[in-house]
Amino acid sequence: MAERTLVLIKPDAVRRGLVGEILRRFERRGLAIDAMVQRTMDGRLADAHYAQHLEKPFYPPLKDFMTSGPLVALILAGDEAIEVVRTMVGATDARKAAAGTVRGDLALSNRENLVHASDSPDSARREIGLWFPELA
Ligand code: 3AN
Repeated sequence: MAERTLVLIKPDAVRRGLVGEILRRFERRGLAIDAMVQRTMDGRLADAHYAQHLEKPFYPPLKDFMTSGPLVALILAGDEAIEVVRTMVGATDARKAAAGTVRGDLALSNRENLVHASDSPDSARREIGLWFPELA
Protein backbone atom coordinates (compact mmCIF):
# COMPACT_ATOMS: atom_id res chain seq x y z
CA MET A 1 0.00 0.00 0.00
CA ALA A 2 1.27 3.47 -0.89
CA GLU A 3 2.62 5.59 1.95
CA ARG A 4 1.95 9.33 1.94
CA THR A 5 4.30 12.18 2.84
CA LEU A 6 3.90 15.95 3.03
CA VAL A 7 6.32 18.01 0.97
CA LEU A 8 6.73 21.78 0.82
CA ILE A 9 8.58 23.33 -2.09
CA LYS A 10 9.73 26.38 -0.17
CA PRO A 11 9.59 30.09 -1.14
CA ASP A 12 13.27 30.08 -2.26
CA ALA A 13 12.49 27.36 -4.80
CA VAL A 14 9.45 29.26 -6.09
CA ARG A 15 11.48 32.50 -6.38
CA ARG A 16 14.28 30.70 -8.20
CA GLY A 17 11.95 28.99 -10.67
CA LEU A 18 12.84 25.49 -9.44
CA VAL A 19 9.34 24.10 -8.82
CA GLY A 20 9.31 22.18 -12.11
CA GLU A 21 12.84 20.83 -11.61
CA ILE A 22 11.99 19.55 -8.13
CA LEU A 23 8.62 18.05 -9.12
CA ARG A 24 10.26 16.39 -12.09
CA ARG A 25 12.65 14.52 -9.84
CA PHE A 26 9.83 13.17 -7.66
CA GLU A 27 7.69 12.20 -10.65
CA ARG A 28 10.53 10.44 -12.43
CA ARG A 29 11.22 8.44 -9.26
CA GLY A 30 7.70 7.05 -9.55
CA LEU A 31 6.00 8.97 -6.75
CA ALA A 32 2.40 10.04 -7.30
CA ILE A 33 1.20 13.58 -6.64
CA ASP A 34 -1.96 12.99 -4.57
CA ALA A 35 -2.59 16.70 -3.93
CA MET A 36 -0.87 19.99 -4.74
CA VAL A 37 -1.57 23.64 -3.96
CA GLN A 38 0.32 26.93 -4.11
CA ARG A 39 -0.16 28.87 -0.92
CA THR A 40 1.54 31.45 1.29
CA MET A 41 2.10 30.23 4.84
CA ASP A 42 0.85 32.60 7.55
CA GLY A 43 2.42 32.91 11.00
CA ARG A 44 -0.13 30.63 12.64
CA LEU A 45 0.43 27.81 10.18
CA ALA A 46 4.22 28.26 10.50
CA ASP A 47 3.97 27.93 14.29
CA ALA A 48 1.84 24.80 13.96
CA HIS A 49 3.96 23.22 11.24
CA TYR A 50 7.23 23.87 13.12
CA ALA A 51 5.82 23.28 16.63
CA GLN A 52 8.92 21.34 17.71
CA HIS A 53 11.20 24.25 16.69
CA LEU A 54 9.31 27.18 18.31
CA GLU A 55 11.95 27.72 21.01
CA LYS A 56 15.00 27.20 18.79
CA PRO A 57 17.20 30.21 18.05
CA PHE A 58 16.87 29.60 14.32
CA TYR A 59 13.05 29.65 14.42
CA PRO A 60 12.36 33.44 14.05
CA PRO A 61 14.39 33.80 10.83
CA LEU A 62 13.03 30.44 9.63
CA LYS A 63 9.47 31.73 10.17
CA ASP A 64 10.26 34.98 8.31
CA PHE A 65 11.64 32.96 5.42
CA MET A 66 8.81 30.43 5.27
CA THR A 67 6.15 33.18 5.29
CA SER A 68 8.05 35.40 2.80
CA GLY A 69 6.17 34.29 -0.32
CA PRO A 70 4.22 31.53 -1.99
CA LEU A 71 5.25 27.91 -1.62
CA VAL A 72 3.90 24.71 -3.13
CA ALA A 73 2.51 22.10 -0.74
CA LEU A 74 1.98 18.56 -1.94
CA ILE A 75 1.21 15.05 -0.83
CA LEU A 76 3.46 12.49 -2.48
CA ALA A 77 2.50 8.82 -2.39
CA GLY A 78 4.43 5.64 -3.09
CA ASP A 79 6.17 2.66 -1.56
CA GLU A 80 8.12 3.86 1.51
CA ALA A 81 7.55 7.42 0.30
CA ILE A 82 8.61 9.07 3.58
CA GLU A 83 12.11 7.61 3.60
CA VAL A 84 12.50 7.71 -0.19
CA VAL A 85 11.67 11.44 -0.31
CA ARG A 86 13.90 12.30 2.69
CA THR A 87 16.80 10.56 0.94
CA MET A 88 16.09 12.40 -2.31
CA VAL A 89 15.94 15.76 -0.49
CA GLY A 90 19.29 15.35 1.32
CA ALA A 91 20.79 16.69 4.55
CA THR A 92 19.22 19.75 6.21
CA ASP A 93 22.40 21.79 5.72
CA ALA A 94 22.57 22.01 1.94
CA ARG A 95 26.31 22.68 2.14
CA LYS A 96 26.69 19.16 3.49
CA ALA A 97 24.00 17.47 1.38
CA ALA A 98 25.17 14.73 -0.97
CA ALA A 99 25.43 15.37 -4.70
CA GLY A 100 22.43 13.86 -6.42
CA THR A 101 20.01 15.12 -3.78
CA VAL A 102 17.76 18.15 -4.33
CA ARG A 103 19.65 20.19 -1.74
CA GLY A 104 23.07 18.84 -2.72
CA ASP A 105 22.52 19.77 -6.36
CA LEU A 106 20.55 23.01 -6.07
CA ALA A 107 21.15 24.76 -2.72
CA LEU A 108 23.96 26.08 -0.53
CA SER A 109 22.20 27.19 2.64
CA ASN A 110 21.11 25.69 5.95
CA ARG A 111 17.89 27.73 6.01
CA GLU A 112 16.99 28.28 2.38
CA ASN A 113 17.14 24.62 1.51
CA LEU A 114 14.33 24.42 -1.04
CA VAL A 115 12.23 21.57 0.33
CA HIS A 116 10.57 20.29 3.49
CA ALA A 117 9.61 16.62 3.72
CA SER A 118 7.95 14.76 6.61
CA ASP A 119 10.47 12.80 8.68
CA SER A 120 8.27 9.99 10.09
CA PRO A 121 4.79 8.45 9.75
CA ASP A 122 3.62 10.49 12.75
CA SER A 123 4.94 13.72 11.21
CA ALA A 124 3.38 12.88 7.85
CA ARG A 125 -0.04 12.31 9.45
CA ARG A 126 0.23 15.51 11.48
CA GLU A 127 1.46 17.64 8.57
CA ILE A 128 -1.08 16.29 6.05
CA GLY A 129 -3.73 17.20 8.64
CA LEU A 130 -2.40 20.78 8.78
CA TRP A 131 -2.06 21.36 5.05
CA PHE A 132 -4.79 19.16 3.59
CA PRO A 133 -7.32 18.56 6.39
CA GLU A 134 -9.87 17.34 3.85
CA LEU A 135 -7.49 14.50 2.87
CA ALA A 136 -6.27 13.54 6.35
P1 3AN B 1 14.58 19.13 7.81
O1 3AN B 1 13.83 20.15 7.00
O2 3AN B 1 15.78 18.62 7.09
O3 3AN B 1 13.69 18.06 8.39
P2 3AN B 1 14.53 20.29 10.48
O4 3AN B 1 13.12 19.82 10.62
O5 3AN B 1 15.52 19.91 11.54
O6 3AN B 1 15.16 19.91 9.07
O7 3AN B 1 14.53 21.88 10.42
C1 3AN B 1 13.46 22.54 9.84
C2 3AN B 1 13.99 23.68 9.02
O8 3AN B 1 14.62 24.59 9.88
C3 3AN B 1 15.05 23.28 8.00
N1 3AN B 1 14.49 22.84 6.76
C4 3AN B 1 15.85 24.55 7.84
O9 3AN B 1 15.21 25.39 6.90
C5 3AN B 1 15.74 25.17 9.23
N2 3AN B 1 16.89 24.89 10.07
C6 3AN B 1 17.15 23.76 10.75
N3 3AN B 1 18.29 23.86 11.44
C7 3AN B 1 18.75 25.11 11.21
C8 3AN B 1 19.88 25.85 11.67
N4 3AN B 1 20.77 25.32 12.50
N5 3AN B 1 20.03 27.10 11.20
C9 3AN B 1 19.13 27.66 10.37
N6 3AN B 1 18.03 27.02 9.91
C10 3AN B 1 17.85 25.76 10.33
